Amino acid sequence: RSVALAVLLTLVSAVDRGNFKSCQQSSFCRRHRAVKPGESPYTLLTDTVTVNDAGLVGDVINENNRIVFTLEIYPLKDSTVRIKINEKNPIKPRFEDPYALVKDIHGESFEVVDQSAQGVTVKFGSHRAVVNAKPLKIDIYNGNDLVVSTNARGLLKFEHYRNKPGNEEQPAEGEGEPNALPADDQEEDKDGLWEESFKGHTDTKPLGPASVGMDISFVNSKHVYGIPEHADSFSLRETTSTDPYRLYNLDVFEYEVDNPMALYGSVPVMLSQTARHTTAVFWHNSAETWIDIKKLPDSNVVSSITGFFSSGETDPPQVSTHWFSESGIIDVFVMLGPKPMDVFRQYAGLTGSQNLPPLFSLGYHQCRWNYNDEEDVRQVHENFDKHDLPLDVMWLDIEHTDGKRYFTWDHYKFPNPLEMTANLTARGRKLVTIIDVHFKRDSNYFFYKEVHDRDLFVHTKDGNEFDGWCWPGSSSYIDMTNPDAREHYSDTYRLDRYKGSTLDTFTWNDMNEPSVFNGPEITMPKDNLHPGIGVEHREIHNAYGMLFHESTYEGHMKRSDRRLRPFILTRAFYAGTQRSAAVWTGDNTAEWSHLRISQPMLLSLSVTGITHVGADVGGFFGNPDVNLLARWYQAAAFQPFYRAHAHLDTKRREPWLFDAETLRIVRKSLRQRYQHLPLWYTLFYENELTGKIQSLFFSHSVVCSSYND
Ligand code: NBV
Repeated sequence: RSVALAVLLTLVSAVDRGNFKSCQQSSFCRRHRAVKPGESPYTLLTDTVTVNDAGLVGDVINENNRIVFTLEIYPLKDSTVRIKINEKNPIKPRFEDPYALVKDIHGESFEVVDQSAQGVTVKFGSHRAVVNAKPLKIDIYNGNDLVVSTNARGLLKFEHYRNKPGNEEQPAEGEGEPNALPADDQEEDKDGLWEESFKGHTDTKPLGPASVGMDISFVNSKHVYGIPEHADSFSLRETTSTDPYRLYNLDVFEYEVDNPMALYGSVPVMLSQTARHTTAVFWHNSAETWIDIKKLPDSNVVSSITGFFSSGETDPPQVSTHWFSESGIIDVFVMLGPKPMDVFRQYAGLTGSQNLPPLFSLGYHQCRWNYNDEEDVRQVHENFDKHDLPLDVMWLDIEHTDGKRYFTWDHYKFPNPLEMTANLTARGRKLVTIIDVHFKRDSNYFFYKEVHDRDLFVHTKDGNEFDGWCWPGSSSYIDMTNPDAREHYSDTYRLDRYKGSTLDTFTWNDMNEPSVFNGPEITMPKDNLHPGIGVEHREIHNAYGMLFHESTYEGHMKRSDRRLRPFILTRAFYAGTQRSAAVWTGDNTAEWSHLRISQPMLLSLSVTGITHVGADVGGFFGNPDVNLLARWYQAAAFQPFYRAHAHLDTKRREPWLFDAETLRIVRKSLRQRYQHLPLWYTLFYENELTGKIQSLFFSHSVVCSSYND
């Protein structure tokens, strides 16, 4: 019976996979996985190639259906090259993510050194992009070494916009020919092309299939890293017998370790490391994305793979990756290193570096869902003094508000927030309050009413204000693609609007994937509309959380007349999040496996530019035993963001509630942290200036040696 009970308990505390799509349940994932390696139907029409100041432009045709695409190759400053593929004459413009990149990306001078019917070669610095025309393949060389090859396995697949077959009323907007169902779509799996259902939710897909995908090989490589967020190893695993790694910001309740399921954030950046080259790829797309990883050669190598070298030579070992996104365009940045620090700088040049955290935020943070009232807050922070434990920040979770109405206070439990904050700041401490992304639909709630009256919330596909279920009950979600919404929200941080806040109140943005309890996969329907930029939610899903925390950052800047550096913590993230927020790894569990996985999860984030990162110390769900708690404090003292946090239903676990030995270990860990603060601060300063991430290498080695305590 005890075995049965153990099995039951395991089942109870595991993720409910049924809430989230597998690749089989996602039609575009199935379609891209079904593409067989071999000769690609895409060909560069070499006589269309023109060269302009920025780079090279030419037509690519899909020989199977005669659809024409535009290929653009732009050499960029600092050993980077951008490859774009888009429809030449779409019936409607395709979405290009405007949110990840910094404004000033500079082109590099280049030379076309070879142009013939076979292809074209562009030289920039000591690098070359060699475009093979038929089949299309783009090889990127660093010096004489081939480092990245795109479409070498022939997996390029670009679903052009088309009119729905048999639906004459479907309007063809913009220019271009209305396209009939193309030949190569005849054979394929048509299920889900124009409508897709999952667990009772129907995605109406008014634009039909629009996915894009391509293979990218890291030549001579054996290891690839990055593409957070997954609770998985640092060196990414082959996905030949699992689902691909998925990037789709989701609120995954009780996530499990060692698997490629999507989590709260997405950075579509992958690095490869060989003895001679660190190279990275940024797949610039904010829609749902999956990535397959395959190490070659293996026993299954397909003989028809296009050779990298002239005939007779065998293909070098490589990690072949296959990326596919539900919509948007193909827009790939290849960063050529060659050293890790070069790649970090190159990527920071594209999406910015981590904003220098205020010094206090590098100290220790004490959080819990929830500190019950002002008296509880007072006792906790006074106990830190009493037990000689350093502490910089106290946190308040959702229960501090008036019925989960953010920017308000529960008047019974927190009647005097200004006095409470003054007690903290008198001891040099700060306060963080939570502001979630859903707003209670209550016309007596000032923030909801204002945003509703200005029609700045996200709409349903029919143009009504979207109503989703979350903590406050029926809620609306602000349309952060709309500059007016961003301005309205960020203005709400002004001290005269957010009553009870001060310049020492900082912000925690949670549930911003966005989490929608009654939505498909616990998130927003993809066919919802963002009136701000007039696109479906599907296009910007992975960037939505970043738009929210960026507006929070702007709010903090405004409230101090741009004098003080903000501190924002976010759960959802995207490429560029580092410019304005710190990230934590969400709802982990008080288990050794979760302490173990925190290290690779934080490293994966760091190498993709998000360096102010941490995991809930002690584990969010469950009750850690003293051993696990002590070890967690020790390890996290050397992780960039150091915060203890726990679920509402867990036992209280402030350090003095344990035995003397545990308290001693926690005290020592906290003090070690504070001893290193000048180092952390300096490393973060360097990180902001150059994108350099020494801090993590440092922490990694020290963590290993500190386990001997
Ligand atoms: O706001 C409550 C929690 C929060 O404590 C946690 O850190 C977040 O990740 N929040 C999620 C919502 C409920 C989780 C079960």
